[in-house]
Amino acid sequence: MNYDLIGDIHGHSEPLVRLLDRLGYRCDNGVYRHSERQIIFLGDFIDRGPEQREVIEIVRPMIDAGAAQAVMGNHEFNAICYFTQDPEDPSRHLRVHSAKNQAQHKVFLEAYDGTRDYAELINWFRTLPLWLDLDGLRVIHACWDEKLMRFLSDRYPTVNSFLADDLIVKASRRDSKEFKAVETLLKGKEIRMPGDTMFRDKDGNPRHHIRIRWWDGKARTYQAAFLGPDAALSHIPEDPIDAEHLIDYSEGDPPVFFGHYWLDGEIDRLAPNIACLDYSVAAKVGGKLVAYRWDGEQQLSKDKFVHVSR
Ligand SMILES: [Mn+2]
Repeated sequence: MNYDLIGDIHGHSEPLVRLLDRLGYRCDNGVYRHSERQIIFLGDFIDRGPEQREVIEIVRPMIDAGAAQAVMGNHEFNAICYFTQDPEDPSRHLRVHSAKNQAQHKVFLEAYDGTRDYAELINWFRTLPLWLDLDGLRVIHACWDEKLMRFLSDRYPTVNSFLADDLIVKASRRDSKEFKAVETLLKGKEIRMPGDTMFRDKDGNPRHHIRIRWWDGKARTYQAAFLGPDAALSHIPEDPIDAEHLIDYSEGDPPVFFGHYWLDGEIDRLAPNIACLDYSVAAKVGGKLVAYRWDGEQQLSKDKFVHVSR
């Protein structure tokens, strides 16, 4: 099977429809389809953008009808935990309803909270796999780490078909191995910068940790290892990295696609077999929704990225 992979959508259905059209998918009885290809969505359907329901109403029928597959993003995982009561304290939820968490989830809640289909949608989110390991192709929202995947699938056999209650609870407790595993797979590897070094993220929050190029053995400094918007780069020090941060991912391994990192530069692969398809469609007008047309190749190529601008 040949696949078209699509990065983080974050509530922007209008560019999504244009991208599907550009890729040759046609809407038939409410389902966008291609006669020879299938979409793989990289997660983060929700939050931020104005068209929360519209996005779900496009992607969900495609996935349910077999015209697409998807992995879970950290925003879907957060939505599950925000919705789910803490079994040890039913007055609370697994993701606390703090001002910060509410603000991040606001447009989604405005579209779904108090409606008949809220609970049902959360249950559907729980059916999204954390990763896809297909023939010659790997897909995850942020970071491909086989050790953590093995840990989760040994202990939670349904991890890629239905997120079990006990996994959701454990993954919400900061001191658990499950938390570390889900956090890394869905949010990437991070390392702390030296001393008090910090920068401000896209929401203005101070950050002492940076998201890193987890596969990149050549990156020896914090700046070289940084993965994120170019605009933040000048705030990252050039000091040598003083921590273990790499995952053994060789150039001979199958290609892996992920989203999550809010890139803003020229669209290209990050290594011959590594590509991020999140180019910040939700950040601003002009942000890009990006796809990659994959036809079985192990080495990815720049001319197979397709994008639309918001
Ligand atoms: Mn994300």
